[in-house]
Amino acid sequence: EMKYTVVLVRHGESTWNDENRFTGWYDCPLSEAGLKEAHEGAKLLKSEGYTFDVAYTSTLRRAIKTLWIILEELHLMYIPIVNTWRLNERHYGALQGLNKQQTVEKHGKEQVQIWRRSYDIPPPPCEESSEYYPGNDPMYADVPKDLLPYTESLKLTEDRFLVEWNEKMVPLIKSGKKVIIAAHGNTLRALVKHLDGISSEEITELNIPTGVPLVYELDENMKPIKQGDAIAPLTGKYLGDLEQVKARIGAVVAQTK
Ligand code: DG2
Repeated sequence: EMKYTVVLVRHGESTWNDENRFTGWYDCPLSEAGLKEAHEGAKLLKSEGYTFDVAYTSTLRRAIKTLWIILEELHLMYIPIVNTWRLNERHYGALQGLNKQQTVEKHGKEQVQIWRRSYDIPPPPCEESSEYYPGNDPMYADVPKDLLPYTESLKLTEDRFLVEWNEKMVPLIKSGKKVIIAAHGNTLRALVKHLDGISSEEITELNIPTGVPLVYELDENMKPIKQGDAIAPLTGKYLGDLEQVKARIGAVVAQTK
């Protein structure tokens, strides 16, 4: 029976995670703590003997840098890296740049929770003239304008991520290539929702910790095989200390009190 291993990792803490600002497509670097988290995640992968043939990441430096740290630790700096906007964080629309807690104080916890975690309600869009509109960023000059978002729900994020997953990544995995994916909180929520068939209600409760490798075993139909030490509703398993994983998940939740 064929079995494929795919490793997912959310970037380490970014400077805007640290400042508690909605980030989305804003291209901030890792914080000092985030660099440390990336190195810790890399060491876990190394100590458990993981290796990869191809790496997938977004166009955003916090994910790319996390990946570079991992590939360097594993002596895999030579493998191909695919950078695609389809793995970018969910676009946070007009919320990008705002402080998450101040946004709670202004709009209420319930409204902010809807913007952060509802499945199909997008935050308010950014303006066409905004520095946060990707159409004004030369990084996305090659992307057709009608694909570039002004804001995105998790559902819209999932839809554009799954184009890359189904058309490019699945065939690669099925060809026997070992793939690592360095991405973002909401793109990874979208991917695990798809893999594990998590409902749109249940996904609202799911948070992904920074810098911790999440290992999926997939069968020949890309259906996940439940890992013994998985935390429901995920069937993949986090590497390393479970208490630390839970603490990092708690820190994501606590960004809006
Ligand atoms: C965070 C996720 O994205 O924020 O855009 O602010 O994973 O790139 O740090 P990431 C952002 P929440 O949806 O958890 O508020």
